[in-house]
Amino acid sequence: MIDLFYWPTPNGWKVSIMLEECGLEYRTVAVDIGGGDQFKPEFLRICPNNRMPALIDHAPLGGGEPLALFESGAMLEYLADKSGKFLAKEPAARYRTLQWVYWQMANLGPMMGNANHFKNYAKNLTDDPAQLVYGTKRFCGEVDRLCGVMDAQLSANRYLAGDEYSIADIITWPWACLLDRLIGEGTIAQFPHLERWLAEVGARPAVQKGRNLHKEWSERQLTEEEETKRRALLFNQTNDKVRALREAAAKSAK
Ligand SMILES: N[C@@H](CCC(=O)N[C@@H](CS)C(=O)NCC(=O)O)C(=O)O
Repeated sequence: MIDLFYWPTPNGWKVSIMLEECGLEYRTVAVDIGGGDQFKPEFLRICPNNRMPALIDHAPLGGGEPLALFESGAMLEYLADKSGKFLAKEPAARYRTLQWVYWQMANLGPMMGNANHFKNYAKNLTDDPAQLVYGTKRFCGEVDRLCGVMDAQLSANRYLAGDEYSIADIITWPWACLLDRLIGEGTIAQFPHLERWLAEVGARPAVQKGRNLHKEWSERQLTEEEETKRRALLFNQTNDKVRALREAAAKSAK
């Protein structure tokens, strides 16, 4: 049995989709990141980076003690090896897939996160419009570039890593399905091959199931007080602030 530490966000969906695709048995443990669960001592023992998703496999590949993992890229690679699905064993095909997995982890995810921050959130955090303009231009420009990279790759290949559906698609789709919302409604049509791939991957039953896992958790309308608390937790996480949040969570757990 696998415990999935999860909240319904793009990084969480990567792993719920993978588990559904592989047909592995799992149970979901809520990590309410707006409520501060990521700072609780029991979660930090699994993920010292105070970010979900994470997992514990109680019957791990290779045997032995339960295996705890964080970072969605490592988790997908592990689940692919465990299930024997969506990642070739043959070296050339394996590394062709992994380069796109690392591309997503280092490029699309962080750039979309920062673009979203400057475009949608930062206006509540700064009164200086110059900061917003610079940050939005920098990160939305980079997201636009990355759309072009995917479109070019998908013009010559059915899937990101070639002819086969793989963990490269599973890790990229949860972010890419939100591109329209970020770069502007309808603008995805400028990237027809990306649009074709988004629809094809999005139609897979396991993708829909993983994408919708506990979506009701994030649909609940927060009170103004809860929203203020959520922003205070999630933004400007310096070391001092994280240490204080960690200590407060440990105290309240006693
Ligand atoms: N590189 C990490 C990113 C994980 C991540 O950023 N998770 C966000 C939610 S999408 C989170 O847990 N945020 C909590 C926080 O900022 O304290 C991964 O891919 O697993």
